[in-house]
Amino acid sequence: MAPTMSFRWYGEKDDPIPLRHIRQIPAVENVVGALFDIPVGEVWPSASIEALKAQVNAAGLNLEVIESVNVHDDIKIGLPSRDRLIDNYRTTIRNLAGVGVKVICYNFMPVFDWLRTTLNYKLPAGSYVLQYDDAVATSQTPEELSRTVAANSGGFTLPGWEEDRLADLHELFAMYAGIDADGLRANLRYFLEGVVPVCEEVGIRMALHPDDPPKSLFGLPRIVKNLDDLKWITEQVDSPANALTVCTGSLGEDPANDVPAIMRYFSERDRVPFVHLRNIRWTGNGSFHESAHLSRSGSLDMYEIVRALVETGFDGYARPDHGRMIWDEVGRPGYGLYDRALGIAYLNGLFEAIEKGAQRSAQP
Ligand SMILES: [Mn+2]
Repeated sequence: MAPTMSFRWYGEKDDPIPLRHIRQIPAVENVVGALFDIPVGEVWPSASIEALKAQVNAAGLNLEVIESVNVHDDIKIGLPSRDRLIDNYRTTIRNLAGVGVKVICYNFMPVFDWLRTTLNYKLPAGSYVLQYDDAVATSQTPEELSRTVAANSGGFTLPGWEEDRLADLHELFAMYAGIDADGLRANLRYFLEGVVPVCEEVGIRMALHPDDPPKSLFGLPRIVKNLDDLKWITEQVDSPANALTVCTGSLGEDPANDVPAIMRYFSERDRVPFVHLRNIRWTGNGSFHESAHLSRSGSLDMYEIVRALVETGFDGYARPDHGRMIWDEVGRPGYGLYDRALGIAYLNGLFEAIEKGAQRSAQP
């Protein structure tokens, strides 16, 4: 049972990669898309989703995974406005189901999305990758770090770290002042109790992405970091619709996380509709950089990760997540065409070899 190989696409306006190139990557059938111009918390209109789907379908691809429908900070903080916002989220779920979407990837990180300290870290062979230097990240204020990243990264900023947003940062931090990890967990449970019944009704699965990196930063709690966190979350609302995006890179950034074991644990319990398959290399003291997908290129054993998926009958969606920037490609750091396509070619090979090996050893 092969995964539905997928590729993230930022839309005609913001992604230099045309859909027809994505269609040419071996085995890719599905686009992981989103509407990027809807403010967080607002309903995604059916007509806009339909238009995106029509574009994707015209290129011979499907639109069955959305990444992300972001969760408003008021929900994470637990403000009274959350009920209206969760209601909007439910309407968005219904609208997405109406055009055939099956999985919604989301995260529950306070204030910021994923964090790196440079988006242009040069590896010895001359490729560029995203890098996280823990000493830099933990010694700077968010404002300082935002400037550091922009200076290191040719003007690219991290998602959620845009200048206009940084202006409101003090206010946002103040609102999180009373929220510790348990408070954030209670607010996640409240959110899940609000949306999962609608998901069950319309046939969509919520797939929570781990925190990246999987640790607390700037004094903000993070609650999606490891096996215990993920167990707690999946046990709160016991439904296949309360599911996970197992991102091997994010979880693997903490050397204490046994990523193949985590993958196996949740896949055999049918809580993994979507996986992000990428590798990283630990460089000591909590720091890491991203790498090519091969096991030998980084610190994660990609063979064992794919074996965990095959042996648990995984039949969900997979994407190569980030790649290196190679061959002088100009584009969005981490989201170039070439290395993500190479990553898919490698993953296709791993899946075929492990599946056929399993079939052969099952024969009398
Ligand atoms: Mn990921």
